[in-house]
Amino acid sequence: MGDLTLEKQLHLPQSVDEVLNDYRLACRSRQASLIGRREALSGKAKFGIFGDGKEIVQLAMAKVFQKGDFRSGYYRDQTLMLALGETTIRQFFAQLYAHADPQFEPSSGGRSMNAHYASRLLNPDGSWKDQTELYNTSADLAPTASQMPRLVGLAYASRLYRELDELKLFTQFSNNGNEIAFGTIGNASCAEGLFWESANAIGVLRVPAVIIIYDDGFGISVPNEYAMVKQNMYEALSGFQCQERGCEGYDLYTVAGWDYPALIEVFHKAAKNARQVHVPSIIHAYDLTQPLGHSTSGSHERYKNQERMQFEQEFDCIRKFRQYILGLGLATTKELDEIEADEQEYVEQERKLAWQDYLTPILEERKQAVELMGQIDSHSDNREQIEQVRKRLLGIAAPYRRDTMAAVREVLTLSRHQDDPDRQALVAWKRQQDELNSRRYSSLLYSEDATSALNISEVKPVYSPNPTRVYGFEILNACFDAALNRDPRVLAFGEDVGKLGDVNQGMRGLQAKYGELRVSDTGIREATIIGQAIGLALRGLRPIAEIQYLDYLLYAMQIMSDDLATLHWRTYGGQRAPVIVRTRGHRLEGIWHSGSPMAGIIHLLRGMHILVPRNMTQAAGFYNILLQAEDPALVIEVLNGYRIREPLPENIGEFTVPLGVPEILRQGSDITLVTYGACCRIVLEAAGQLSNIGIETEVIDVQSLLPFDLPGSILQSLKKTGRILFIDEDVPGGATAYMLQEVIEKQGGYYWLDSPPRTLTGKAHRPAYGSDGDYWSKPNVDQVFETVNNMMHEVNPQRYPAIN
Ligand SMILES: Cc1ncc(C[n+]2csc(CCOP(=O)(O)OP(=O)(O)O)c2C)c(N)n1
Repeated sequence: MGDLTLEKQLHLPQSVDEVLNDYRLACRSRQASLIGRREALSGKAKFGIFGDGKEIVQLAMAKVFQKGDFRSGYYRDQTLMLALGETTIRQFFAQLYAHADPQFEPSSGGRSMNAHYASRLLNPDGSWKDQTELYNTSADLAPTASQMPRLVGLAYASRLYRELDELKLFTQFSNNGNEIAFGTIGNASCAEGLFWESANAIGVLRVPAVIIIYDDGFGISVPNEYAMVKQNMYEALSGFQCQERGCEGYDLYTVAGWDYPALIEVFHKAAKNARQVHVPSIIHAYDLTQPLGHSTSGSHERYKNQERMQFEQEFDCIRKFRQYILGLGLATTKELDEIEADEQEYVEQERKLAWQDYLTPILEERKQAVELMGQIDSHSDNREQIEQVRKRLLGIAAPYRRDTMAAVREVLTLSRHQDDPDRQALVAWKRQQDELNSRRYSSLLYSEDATSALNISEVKPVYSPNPTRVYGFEILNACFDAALNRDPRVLAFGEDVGKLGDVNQGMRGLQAKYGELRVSDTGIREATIIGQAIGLALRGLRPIAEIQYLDYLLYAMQIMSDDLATLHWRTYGGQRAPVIVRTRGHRLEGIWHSGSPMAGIIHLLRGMHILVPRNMTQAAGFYNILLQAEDPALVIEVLNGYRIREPLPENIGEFTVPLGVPEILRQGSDITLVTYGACCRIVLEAAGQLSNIGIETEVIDVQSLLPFDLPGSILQSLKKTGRILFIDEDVPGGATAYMLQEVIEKQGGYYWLDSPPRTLTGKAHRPAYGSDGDYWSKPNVDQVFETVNNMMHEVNPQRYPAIN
């Protein structure tokens, strides 16, 4: 076809061919949902969630989504992904089946449930691909609205690439900041604080984000009346509307999610404004439906009434699209039926191939295992039982890997008294599979290539014979100055970071020197400070995001835990966000300024480095190494260290402190004291006093909780002393228990213990205010002294009498 006259006459937004191709894509996507649902309900997949009812709005979006743009969306976006060629039907099913091989399931290598998309932004060697050549998708998450914080950064990067001359060289990430960041979100998820915080930040920063709200009236079973003021996002957002050209705010649109030409028009307007003049927009697509219900875990007939069900049928966007095509005479019913039938066949074929691809290696592994079991079987006392295990395994039509491994374990148990080459062969095979499966499911939590901080060599600080002694904040100031000067990709932002230079002056004067876009103030919005950093880092920049106090990290913990820390792992090494989070904490004053919830942090943030430098020189060394590496990290500076003088290294911008290497602060032979951060000074002071009464302590600063003591220095110390005490400000059973497990269990320290290992921690409650509140809430010199003395008293009461 392609009859332009006809298209003009009918005011078609596209050529007829394109309209029909869109119909084809919509049908393909719907078939994928229908067949995917069937697969999940029949047990071939564990769970299914699909983009049915949202096809047409995504086809309209695909028309303006250009290479270099980013998507930060959620599990409904399969049509967009198919239209962009960012996923194929076979990959769609590979993910549904949890095919644990990134060659087949490139989004997550089988680690994410279905419809959680991600582009592979990294080359196998860890280097970044040319993003301007890709339709980029940042990795989807299940927690609702969690895609929003990083949208801030994804869009903000365009502004930086456009407005900062020093970034013009980085053409692999941007073409003059022309890229849009598209954010998709469901209506119900707009009730999340993350949505509002992100929407506000995007408006304040004036960055090219286009947010699309898919409004199908419900969040699972909860209708808008229980979730949204005025039951209407468009109205609720009206204050965000830009009133005149050049003003702050958004272009707001509201459009029926089934209205093909209207959607195309809206997307063109929104994208033009965002791309050309960086005005963000929000498109509220209403009247959407969910023909198959929310997901495979329930049926919507239970909570949608007859009237709604009727509406959903009538307003199904594909049905409406079909009526539109027929109404304009662009195709006949027969032609559209044929398209639908073709697509059904195509999807079914591709699904079959995806299933075959998924199952073939698993069947091959089973075959190998069964053969090896058979060899043991031939001369085993438990022949019959082994035969039964084999038969049972062979009887499973579509086994999981775990079925094979469980059977192997059973056979190895049944043959445990045998020692022959056949059994050894099965043991060797199992070990090999264990390794492969560990790779499949547990690898790549951290970078394993040259971008790992663990692969960067140490540079020691160099001091002049008479080094200047400056305040701790001045050490940091010099370090950040060097970093900003060295690398134009480095940016720092947070509350009071810009004009003030942070509340403790680490960034003092740097905004004046490097400009407002390199060293910036933000609103009080911890979750989106982190999101801003994630988005920027995904687009090739090196953000240092500041959370003003450690206590307020809790506001950002969810996004750090769900998004940042898991990113590399959940994309099977396909994406990483080299974000450095800077904060300050431990001892100061009061309930909300002296927290040290370290165990919570290290347990929720596996996938990040967690560093606890005792002073600002150590902190600077960490920043210097982290800026050369690409894993995300959290650095907790010691709050009361900014006004303590330290010698200034001559190579302030170059020296590094290696990760995971404890430092012995004091040598001793009686007992090992393990601590970090602000407690180092306390423990050292107690150590001095203990020495006066004849107890020689070895004081170790672990410095780095994740990774922890890679060379095993604490064990070496324990071998010498036979006694160990772990000290920190966390609650009982907190990070001290973690350190204890690392040393006693993992390093094998239990073998060298002459006394029970002990911990000394803060109290279970938050720290009370004032000096006395602190004294009775957190470990102090007296407590360390007494605890150590008591431990030594238990060993030798005569030599070390109890002091009370
Ligand atoms: C933080 C969080 N809370 C609850 C859920 C469970 N949940 C998954 S989807 C969903 C409803 C989302 O509705 P909406 O945002 O309208 O998107 P839709 O699924 O309708 O497209 C809920 C409550 C979740 N994934 N994350």
